[in-house]
Amino acid sequence: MKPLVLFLLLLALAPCVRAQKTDLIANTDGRKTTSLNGAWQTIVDPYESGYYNYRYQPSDSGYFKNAKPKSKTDLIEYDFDSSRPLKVPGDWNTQSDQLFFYEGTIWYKKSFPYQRKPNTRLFVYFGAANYFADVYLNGEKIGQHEGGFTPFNFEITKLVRDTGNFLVVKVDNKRRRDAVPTLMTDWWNYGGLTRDVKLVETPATFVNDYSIQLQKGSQDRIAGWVKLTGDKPTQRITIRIPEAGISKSFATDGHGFAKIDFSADLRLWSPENPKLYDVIVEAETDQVRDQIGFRSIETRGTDILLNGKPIFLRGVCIHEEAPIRGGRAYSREDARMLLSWAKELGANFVRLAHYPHNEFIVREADRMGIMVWSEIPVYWTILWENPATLENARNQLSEMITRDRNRAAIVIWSVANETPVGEPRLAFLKNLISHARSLDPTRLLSAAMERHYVNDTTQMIDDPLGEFLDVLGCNEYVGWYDGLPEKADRLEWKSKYEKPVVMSEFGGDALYGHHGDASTRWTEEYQESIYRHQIAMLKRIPFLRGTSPWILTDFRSPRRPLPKIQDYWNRKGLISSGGQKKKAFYVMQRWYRELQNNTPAIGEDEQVKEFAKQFVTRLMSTRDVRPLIPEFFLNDFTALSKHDFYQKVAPEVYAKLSRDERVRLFVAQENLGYMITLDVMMEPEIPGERAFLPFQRILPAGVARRLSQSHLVEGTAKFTNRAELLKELRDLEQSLVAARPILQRKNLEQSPTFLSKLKKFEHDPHVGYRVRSSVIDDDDKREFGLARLATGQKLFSIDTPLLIELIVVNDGGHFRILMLLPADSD
Ligand code: GCB
Repeated sequence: MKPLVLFLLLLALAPCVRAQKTDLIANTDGRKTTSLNGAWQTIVDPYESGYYNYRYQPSDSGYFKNAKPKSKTDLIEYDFDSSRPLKVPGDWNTQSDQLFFYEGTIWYKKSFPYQRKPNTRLFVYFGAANYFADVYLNGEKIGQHEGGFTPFNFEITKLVRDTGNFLVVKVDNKRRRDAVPTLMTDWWNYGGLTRDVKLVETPATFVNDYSIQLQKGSQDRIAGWVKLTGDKPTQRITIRIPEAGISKSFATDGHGFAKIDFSADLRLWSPENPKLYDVIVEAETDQVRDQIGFRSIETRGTDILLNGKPIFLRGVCIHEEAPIRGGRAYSREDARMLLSWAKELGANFVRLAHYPHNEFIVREADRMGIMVWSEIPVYWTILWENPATLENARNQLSEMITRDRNRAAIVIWSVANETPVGEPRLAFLKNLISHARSLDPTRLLSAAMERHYVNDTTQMIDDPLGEFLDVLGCNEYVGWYDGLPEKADRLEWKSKYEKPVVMSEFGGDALYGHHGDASTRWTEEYQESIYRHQIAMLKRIPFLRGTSPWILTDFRSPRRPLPKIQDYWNRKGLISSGGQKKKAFYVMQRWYRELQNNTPAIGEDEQVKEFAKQFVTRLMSTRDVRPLIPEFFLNDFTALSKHDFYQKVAPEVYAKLSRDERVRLFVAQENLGYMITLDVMMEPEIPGERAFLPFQRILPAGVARRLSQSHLVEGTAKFTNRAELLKELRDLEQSLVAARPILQRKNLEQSPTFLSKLKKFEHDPHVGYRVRSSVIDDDDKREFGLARLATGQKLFSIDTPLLIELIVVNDGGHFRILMLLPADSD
């Protein structure tokens, strides 16, 4: 079908395709909201008998009525209140074994109190419901929504009551041929109210949406618009960015719309400095606050330019799946865990595959300085010629962009993944591309495409879609689906387009802990070998401007049944579902560190090696530390990976320990830099006493810029009294001072994230925060024991800029001394 015909057909069909929704409210976090998260009563309804009658006609007395028998003769065959609850947010599959493979309808019901207020509008907002949602309030239908990964809201101002409100949602995750995605994917079809649900209050006329970003191509001009909704559309609105001294006013037109455009002298957002400004959008009747970063993103020839400078996207793909807990990820904590791992890998970029992820992860990426590729689930093959499918995809694209267009982290919108070359598909995707450009003229557009062989050794990127994209995403599985790892050595890459290419997928499966030689499938060694050969190949591609290997963590997939290996998991993760890093993780990390630093990794730096040796030697001579295998840790720094260390050496060493052995000291090379594990076992801590250390605000100005780029030197030591501990710290301090000349040459900036976190603790000597690997996180209570840090008193007299962080924590019976040796700066 010709695009024009398709478009006209679409226009004709549009009104009846979908029920009317209220415009999506941007930045609900900046508004007064009431959470409806928590337990919802649910009814599993595989035959949809709560919706259809026995003639398969929609029933007007369905479950949404939440009826109760009025007398003992009344026949009502359902009862929400005695049905089982499910947790919201959350997929249903991982909340009950019986629902693990379930695809169908589940009804959700939640009662809530409300007090109506004059001049106040009320909306119910769903972060996402997979896949189809019919929403009812107090027995009346208020709307429906299609698409499992984007938010939607309905106004309920007129329907809400002062008492007895109940919301019922029919969620149906049956896969459909004409849906987006269609029947076949490679991820779990988690059903349910998978993200936050909340009530949002607004004034009668309110700031519904806005776009406040740098104008395309500019680094000092903000351009965009503000949209008011309500009965007073013509107002004066003001954009304020107090920190940048900006306050600009505009007038909205009769549709509540105002274009904005003004110059601004801003510190630009970047991975190194993810600066966010408080931005206030003020109307006469409303005010909303946001935190917005400003950066430019463009391409020039085969380069990607961030703030005018070429950048390589050191990325990794992520599914919205919670490691460790399992199931759909939905929280800020989930987001932090995933993004921290990406950072640890050395990433400055993530590809959020294959659908829009929750808002938390995008907001966290904004804060952590990680660029984001966000995409819609136009995946593999969908019904290209079906106008309703196109309309659905356009709608998901609109909702994705509406929610996230003010996030600096988002640099790429992607419209599709691995779709087959052909005319109808091209028309469909071109339609999406122009739609995306009309909604957001500033981001780069991409799609993950396939490539093909022109001869045995030449790969060609020439998908006609490439002509319409800014960045060419390319998925390839050389070494896994396509030959053996060594095949990569012989390949040469060509592209028809003078455009940047991001290798948006490559990789292979490995079951964590499954070992063998590098030619045995499913072993960590095989996966590691794929990465080694891939990296060597990728380095030879002249137009390559980014990579996002498939994938950060293992994820569930019904397409992956192989017993004992897959067990319904896609095992291409660099990290297992339990959070363990596989060998390939370190191979990738090493390359990213090299790219980042443009220098050898810190572990290969002779002076730092020397320092590490001195550190160990000094500890051994000054404390009661007895090396068990000194020749190993002093002489063989480079030979061992962390994995080998734990698998081979540690058991041997532990076997040598007697029960009351007081000291263990290991040093292992963690591919990059050193991991020094100093594990001093002593008697239990003085009971009840949390022996806080007087501890200066670490190093006033010399704190490492990017924690994720730091190398962790961890010591776990236990001391019988505080004096002994202080002595140890003083010794350490001296050793740090002695090491300063070595480290000083690494010209690092401050870590704004860390400094701002420290600031929070400035006046509270007993505030706990977590220390986890290279990330400091005050919320993640699950994985790690409470760590406490006392601030306020000066212990260290090291003046700036010393490039080491030394953190002492009392970990409930163990003192842990964490030293972060920063990597080289760029
Ligand atoms: C792909 C897909 C991705 C799959 C992956 C795989 O090309 O884009 O969704 O999960 O391959 O593991 O086969």
